Amino acid sequence: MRSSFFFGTGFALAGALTLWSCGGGGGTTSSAPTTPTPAPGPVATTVTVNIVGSIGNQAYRPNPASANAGDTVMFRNNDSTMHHIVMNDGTADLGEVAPGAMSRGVMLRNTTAANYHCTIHPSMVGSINGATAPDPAPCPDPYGYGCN
Ligand SMILES: [Cu+2]
Repeated sequence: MRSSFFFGTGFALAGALTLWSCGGGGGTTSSAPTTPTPAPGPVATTVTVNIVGSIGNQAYRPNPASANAGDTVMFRNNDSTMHHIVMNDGTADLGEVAPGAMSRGVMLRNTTAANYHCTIHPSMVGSINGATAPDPAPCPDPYGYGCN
């Protein structure tokens, strides 16, 4: 009985010391088994489309642009005139974009091709996630003003 009593006490004391040293040593968890982290999903980013002119489907770069669901697409006006970008499906009006300015952003809900155009220059057409740049709209001005 006496020896088992001491054995039990020693065991308990060792266990207490182990706990104490773990807590006193900073409690690092670096030795814990690492669980594989799932592959990170795509991080939402801002995709910038540059407005480089007023010439139909050549007015934007890149065109088509590619973006992921959740990304925000913005337009930077690198041209010398005002443009006004709207989504063709009416989901977003990005407002007028002055030369040198950045438009408001439109956040994509999915990666379905979304086309847009400029209300000031209707031939200025572009696409986000389209297979190809859309054909420019017919020029509404008989003299081609604003189209090329
Ligand atoms: Cu325009």
